[in-house]
Amino acid sequence: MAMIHAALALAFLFILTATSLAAAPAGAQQSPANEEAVGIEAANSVGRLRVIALTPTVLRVRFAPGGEFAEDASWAVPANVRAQRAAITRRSNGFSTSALQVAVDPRTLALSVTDRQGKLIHADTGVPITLEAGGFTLRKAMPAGERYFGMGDKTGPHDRRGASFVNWNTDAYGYGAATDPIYKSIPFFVAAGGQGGAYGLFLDNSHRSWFDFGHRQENVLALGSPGGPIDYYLIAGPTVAEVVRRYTDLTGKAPLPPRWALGFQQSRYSYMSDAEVREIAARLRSDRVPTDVLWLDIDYQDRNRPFTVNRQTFPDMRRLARDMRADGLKLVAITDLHIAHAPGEGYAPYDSGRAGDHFLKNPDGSTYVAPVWPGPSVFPDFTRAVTRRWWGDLYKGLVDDGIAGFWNDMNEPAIFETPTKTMPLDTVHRIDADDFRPRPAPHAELHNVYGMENSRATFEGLQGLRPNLRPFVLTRATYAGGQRYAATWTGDNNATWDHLKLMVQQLVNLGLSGFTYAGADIGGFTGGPSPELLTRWYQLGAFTPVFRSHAAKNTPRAEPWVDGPEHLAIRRRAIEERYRLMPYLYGVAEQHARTGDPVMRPVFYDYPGALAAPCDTSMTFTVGRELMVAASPRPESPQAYDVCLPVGGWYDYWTGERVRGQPIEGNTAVERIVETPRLERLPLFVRAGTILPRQPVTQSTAEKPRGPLSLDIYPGPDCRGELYWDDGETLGYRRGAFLRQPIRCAVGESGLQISFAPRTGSLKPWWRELAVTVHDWGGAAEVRTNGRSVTAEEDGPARALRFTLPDPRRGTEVVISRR
Ligand code: MIG
Repeated sequence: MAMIHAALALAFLFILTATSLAAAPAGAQQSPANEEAVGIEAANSVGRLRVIALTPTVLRVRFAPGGEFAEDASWAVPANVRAQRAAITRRSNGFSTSALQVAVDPRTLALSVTDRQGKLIHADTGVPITLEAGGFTLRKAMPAGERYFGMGDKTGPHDRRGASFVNWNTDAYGYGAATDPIYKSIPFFVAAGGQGGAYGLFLDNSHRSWFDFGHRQENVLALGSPGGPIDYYLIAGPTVAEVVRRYTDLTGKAPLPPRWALGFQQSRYSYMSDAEVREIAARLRSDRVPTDVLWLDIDYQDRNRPFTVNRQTFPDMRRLARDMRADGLKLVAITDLHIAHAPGEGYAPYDSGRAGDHFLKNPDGSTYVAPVWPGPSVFPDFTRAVTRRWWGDLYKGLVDDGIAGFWNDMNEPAIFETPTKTMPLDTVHRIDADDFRPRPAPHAELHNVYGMENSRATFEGLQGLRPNLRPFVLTRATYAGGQRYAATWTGDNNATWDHLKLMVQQLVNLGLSGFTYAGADIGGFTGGPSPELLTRWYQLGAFTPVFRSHAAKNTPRAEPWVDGPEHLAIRRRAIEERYRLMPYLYGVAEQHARTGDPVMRPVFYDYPGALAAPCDTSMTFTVGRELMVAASPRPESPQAYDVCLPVGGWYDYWTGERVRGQPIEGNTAVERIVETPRLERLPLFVRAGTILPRQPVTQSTAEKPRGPLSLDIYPGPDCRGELYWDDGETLGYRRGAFLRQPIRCAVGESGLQISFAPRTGSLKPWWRELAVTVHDWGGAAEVRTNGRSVTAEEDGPARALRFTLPDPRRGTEVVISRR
């Protein structure tokens, strides 16, 4: 035995066969050699199953039809992450980690995972694995009451239960609430509400995979793919938040974006000229609509050729970018991946791409040419590292002109004049990247990663060209892990109430799928919104991670001012509030970069009891943990609606008053309030226990706010907040040029105590003072800090107490006592 164990330990595998299963004494004490085992293998006549614990809560499951494992390589999970191993303990039918017990049925190879108390987290069902002509189907149990989220930008309701989806990146112009597939493939879901807590499943397979959440067969979650490896990760929680964080430990987190990308962005297909861009900028400024970015869609180019500029309409891009920057505005320009097939015309991207052999080929070895915006086009093979480097360098000209960010559209890839909307499945890629074995591979395998690798090439190119600046890239198509390189948007939505609702579902599920920087075209891309719909869209959009107004050609204008001063005032108010909240929002963005927690979250992310809330929560979400947006689930309707607030207490953001919810019979997790829609008011709540930093309104993030940083204290349980700030643009924060300061507050009988921890980081902030407001405060107060007394002003009607403190750089205690 000892010898066998030593051999197994060498292979880092505890090979579990039917015989050793039967022979293994139940509850056998593990020897030191066993402790080095990291997983199990089990085989039957169909193939060999291997389960490895990467961490105590993350398992990788692979199946080798006929016994031969596929190449161990991934577009989503880096090699060093895949190489992680957690210690396991052998058990008679599998193994356990410090958090999980894994069991495999030696005959059927059915897998089940429980927590250490034996509560079921995840289990196979029926025939767990079947193989069919190069493809496979996996079957998983769907316990009653379990709900499913994630799957990227898929349409339909929030909960994926009862639906089925195909992953095939598709240019889905004019899609509706039931269209599938659309732009992205993120083959990952989170299951919530099961006995053993939430878990996630990520199928790392780039082929045209599919997920059926009990649509075809009730209570059977089937998933599969017509090709590629059987290679998936099971990620245990028990909370949804832990699952999402661990999924982003596997596939990566979005780095901190430039702060301007969190500002308001104005776009249209297209602002046609230098003059029109200036006109839009001037109007935004004269109407005092805070804005950070203007977008240049395809018409700035010469004959739709990427990396060119139409010199008739944009005679001096550098000057335009400089003038805009002086006005606090950045330019983002589109650069589609299709390169005009223009031999001998002196079109540099074609010539250099051709010279470097960077384009996809037909099976006969000739270059694949197909029509898109520039006419006949060729397509870079982004699955080659050398091609990505070549592509990245194409940005030099536009970067030198001062273009701040880039937009990778059409990268499903979209092809014109073909019913498939994309390239033939046998178009030849030549994979040569990461830890893949260099080899030719058909488009069928790489279609779903093409957009991600396009945005990766752009991101890495910008890193090379401007090493100290944070890149900003927007991509339409992507795959799991694409969040490392780009933000995304939900493509060509429509100006309908349905799409306003769909936006919330898509952005929340994208966030749970690791993709927090996502937005929808404010106002809808196709069609024209009514004034009311457009106002609602600006209002709600102000609380989504990427806030960009965009509309198609030949549609009515949709800039904030188009429906007159009353609508403009409401829209401006929403945009201004986003700017006031920038210190909070930026802190949430920084949190995402560290933890993977999305900016925009379903309420149950931080308040698990809300999963079973008896309200329609389809238009309810939080921004970070502390702010909750509760729009009407029927935004087109004037009727009152119920909002479910997690217990613990909330304040009305707009008035600062405590909200009194009504208890709900049989539910101790949430309370109910009733909201009556009013166009000028988006119901917004702050968790009791929040310390909320805000700033004076500016016209862009480039403008230095004038006045103190404000700090609103909403007394309640677990009272805390944090200040995070940096220059918003460079990587200086990675070298210490940031500011972080945790703040706590404690409610006592005689009053309130606020503790500022000492700051870390070397950044000197823009503020010198803090304007503190304590909400839900009645009566007179004495405020003391560092033994000195501070003048405080009582705001009786608002039940608030206000005072100003010098910026407490080294930390301080503030004691507020009732008088
Ligand atoms: O075939 O660049 O989704 O946002 O304005 C249309 C023009 C191409 C599709 C994008 C849209 C963009 C448009 N593009």
